[in-house]
Amino acid sequence: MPELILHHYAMSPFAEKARLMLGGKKLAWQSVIVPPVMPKPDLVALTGGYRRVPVLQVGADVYCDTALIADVLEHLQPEPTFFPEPEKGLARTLAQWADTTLFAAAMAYSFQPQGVAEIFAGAPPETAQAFLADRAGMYGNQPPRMHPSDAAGALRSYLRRLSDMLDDRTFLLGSQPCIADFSVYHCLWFVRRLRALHGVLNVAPAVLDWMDRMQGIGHGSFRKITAADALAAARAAQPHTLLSDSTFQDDHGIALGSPVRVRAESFGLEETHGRLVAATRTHYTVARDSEATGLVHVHFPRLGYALRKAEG
Ligand SMILES: N[C@@H](CCC(=O)N[C@@H](CS)C(=O)NCC(=O)O)C(=O)O
Repeated sequence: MPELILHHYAMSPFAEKARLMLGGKKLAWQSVIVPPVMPKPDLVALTGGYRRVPVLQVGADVYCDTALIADVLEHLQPEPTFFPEPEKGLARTLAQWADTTLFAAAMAYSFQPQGVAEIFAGAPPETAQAFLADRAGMYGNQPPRMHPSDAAGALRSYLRRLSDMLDDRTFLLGSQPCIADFSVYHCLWFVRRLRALHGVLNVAPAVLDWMDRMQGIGHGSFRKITAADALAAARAAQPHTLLSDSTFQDDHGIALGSPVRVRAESFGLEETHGRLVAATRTHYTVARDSEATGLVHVHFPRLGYALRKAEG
């Protein structure tokens, strides 16, 4: 098993999804804590621009986004599967809904004033201000966050639907957790940690019981390392992808080897520049070279990311 390095921070819901996926696969990993706001020099040295969390590093390969991290973990440790047949397409689609729509409602609900007071309790007021200013700048031209009252209503509707799915199942799509469970869980995990706001979950006791089961999966075993250790691990390795999908799918008229830039379609729009080494059905891979990391390959899922030509 190669050494897995997760770049993350404690309160990030998507990081909780990744930690729990590592636990679901009973994997051992190394933990690098990243600042929750910019600047993030060590993370950006590895990704070449992408700032979001979590990122999974395996030597000189850098996997961005939990959708891609799930594929890497599945490849490394196929059992128990995140993608059980015959529900694989349904599981991925439900996961994508949770990572976007449910996540947006959960965050809009949580970041109302009572939530903010609790999230930053004990920290100096500048910390909350810096966090909120950082996040306000992350959306580009995207529509602003939902109003908390709209988010509360949406969340209750979603909880009732999820509760209905759990009427006759232990997990959302069957007797074992699949990728959809991990994606739904991390959004609700964030809400549940807020004493002033978690009462909204009481509308769905079956969801709370399911959350207890999900929490029981744990985070696997991990040890802390420094960002400098992670950069050294990148320099000591050569890129070697763990993604099995390699057929070139050219939807952009961009040849392999071209200078490109890749960025998330919404939220966190910092670009990663490099040379295109793969554009498959499911992911893009960009090669970058720097003194801090040596040659690294940075991988993004195709869904949710924009690929463009860059100046040579
Ligand atoms: N689709 C991405 C979303 C990642 C994401 O939005 N992460 C949040 C933290 S939960 C983030 O990076 N926020 C800004 C930051 O930490 O700089 C994934 O699945 O990994």
